Amino acid sequence: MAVATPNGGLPLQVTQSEVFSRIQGDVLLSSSLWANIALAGLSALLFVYMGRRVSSPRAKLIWGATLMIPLVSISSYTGLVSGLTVGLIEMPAGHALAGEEVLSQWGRYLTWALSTPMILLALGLLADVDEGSLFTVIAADIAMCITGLAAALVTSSYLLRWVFYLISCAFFAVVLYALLTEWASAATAAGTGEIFDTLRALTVVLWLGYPIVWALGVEGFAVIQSVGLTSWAYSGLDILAKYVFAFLLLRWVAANEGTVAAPSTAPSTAPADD
Ligand code: RET
Repeated sequence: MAVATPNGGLPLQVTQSEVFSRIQGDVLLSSSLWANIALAGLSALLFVYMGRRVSSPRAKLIWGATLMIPLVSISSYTGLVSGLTVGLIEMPAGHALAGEEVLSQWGRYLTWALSTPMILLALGLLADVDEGSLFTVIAADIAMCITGLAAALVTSSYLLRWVFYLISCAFFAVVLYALLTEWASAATAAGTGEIFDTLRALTVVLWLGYPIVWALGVEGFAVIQSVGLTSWAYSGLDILAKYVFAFLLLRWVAANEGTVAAPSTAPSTAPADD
């Protein structure tokens, strides 16, 4: 027997087709999703082309991780646009929109758990960090995304939404700390300091934008109540943090493969050839 929901329908199917037509009817919202599907598709093709001559194992690994970024993105945005990974969430007492059903794009947080580790894997390989550090930072990053998903989906308590948000921020602090300290010195030793600094600045600044958008958007303090605007804010950050980031990284790797291919354990024997 099907379980009846407050809106009188079958739980998942009804919500899915309902949010699908809502998304189609909102130009701002649907354009924020379709723009990314198109850009991710173009980026994937471009990245395949850019990496066609890369042959050393390390450079290939960076290329593979980088290529996964737009590929995960296409899947993520198709999930959002179809309504599969979007849901109507009833906000708990205390929230600015308490008792109202808010459109949550929870699929974003879920797929970040796949795309952000690829970004960090590529950055970690570029900086030639040790495996322990790479594992710790990627594990903290995945935990950040999953607890961010929890923050968005908790409907029982307003306080607990923010508790999950703060837990997610704590994991994020681990990622930021590593990028700003240990990984930066590893990159200098590996001869990739200059490009790492550029990509790190891009990453740190843009990634800080995500928790800010979450806090200001409908899932947080609801300062921005338009789901279309919130979605464009995330989509804009994604365009820069994923496709522009990946393009700069691959362009450098393709032009400086010798530096990246150098053995990782002997920084003194692998000077920068710039
Ligand atoms: C959330 C909310 C909870 C607190 C924090 C967050 C951080 C999210 C970040 C996302 C980065 C996403 C990227 C995606 C590219 O595919 C989950 C918004 C700290 C940093 C770069």
